Amino acid sequence: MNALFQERLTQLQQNYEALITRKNTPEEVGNGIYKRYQYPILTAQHTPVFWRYDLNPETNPFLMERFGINATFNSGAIKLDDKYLLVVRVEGLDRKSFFAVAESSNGVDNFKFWDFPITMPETENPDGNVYDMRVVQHEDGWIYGLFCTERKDPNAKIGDESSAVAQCGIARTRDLKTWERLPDLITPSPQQRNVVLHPEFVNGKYAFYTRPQDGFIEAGTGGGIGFGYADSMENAVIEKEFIVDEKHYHTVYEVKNGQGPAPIKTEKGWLHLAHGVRNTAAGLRYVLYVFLTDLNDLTKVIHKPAGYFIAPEGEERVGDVSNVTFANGWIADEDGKVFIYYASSDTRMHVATSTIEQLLDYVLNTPEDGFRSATSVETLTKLIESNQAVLI
Ligand code: M1P
Repeated sequence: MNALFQERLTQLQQNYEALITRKNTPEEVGNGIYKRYQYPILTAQHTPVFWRYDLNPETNPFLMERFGINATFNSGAIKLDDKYLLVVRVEGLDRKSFFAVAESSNGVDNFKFWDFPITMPETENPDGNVYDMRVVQHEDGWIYGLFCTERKDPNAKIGDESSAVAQCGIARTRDLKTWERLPDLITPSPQQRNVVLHPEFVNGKYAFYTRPQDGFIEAGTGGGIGFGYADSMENAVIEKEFIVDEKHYHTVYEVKNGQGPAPIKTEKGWLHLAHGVRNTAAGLRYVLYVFLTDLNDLTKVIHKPAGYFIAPEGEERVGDVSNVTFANGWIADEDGKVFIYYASSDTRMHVATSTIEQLLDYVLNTPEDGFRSATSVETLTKLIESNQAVLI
């Protein structure tokens, strides 16, 4: 082994160890709804050195990167055997995404990737790219992973190497290690992304949150977050989609929206985390928002605070796709603590922590959107007046 190789290896290993053992501390004051943390919980540099480098001095004397990782983001989340597990969207320098599990014992730091990425079986129609898995422990006993499978558009014009078709891929597992691939979800919509399985049966059927879309990017006439039923997961077909949470003019979800992780059941309703997209002169802006649906009628939104819950801040604003926050995983502990896993700018993963009690207070008591400047002023005026009464 040459000296250069040895020196570089020592340095790489030290840097990696320091990163994955770094303590993460919550912000001190925050907004009272949740706490952000000092550091991202996963970056490309958190992937093992033995993924990125050929560690044989004979075949790699300069100790060059041989399999570069570009980003680690949009992660599904689940707690198993007391471990906080993220099913991470890992993207290589070649732009392909794949899934890999990262594990932590406290949910906020020391996330470490399992040695191997997930080998996801394919259907007879191979995936071009897979990403954004929602992991759901269903009451039927299986853990399901629903994700976007993207393939080149067979109807693309000659020379068009960008057009793609997005659909919902489905796989199931017991341990996140061995996966059984099931046929893709069939829906009435030309394309689908951000499809999420509801954790409970509804009238004996599997229930799905969908995001009907006309094209690969544009939701178009697909009106918002949809909902539909399927008789089985082995051949999941949704005949009819109902729109549960609509896009709306001049809101943070005017262009499109999508369900985040599966909703959390609370005594007041099903708590949802979603992303909303608006247009700006600088391009699309993705933020997270929260709403509550009825315990007995999952298609009925009963509370929805105005505006966003989490938007990109500081370094979160910049990345491969800047001005984006996206979440497809959260974990509710038995004691009511909630770990919200969100990605920033399609580049890295973060955590924010809250509690069911705080999130319900937020969703029930934050004013709703009146959809006009004048209604916002009315809401603010009421708050100022009641605060004056308190302060006098
Ligand atoms: O680049 C931002 C996000 O864009 C897509 O989300 P949506 O389908 O709502 O537009 C996805 O590709 C997502 O992975 C990505 O983070």
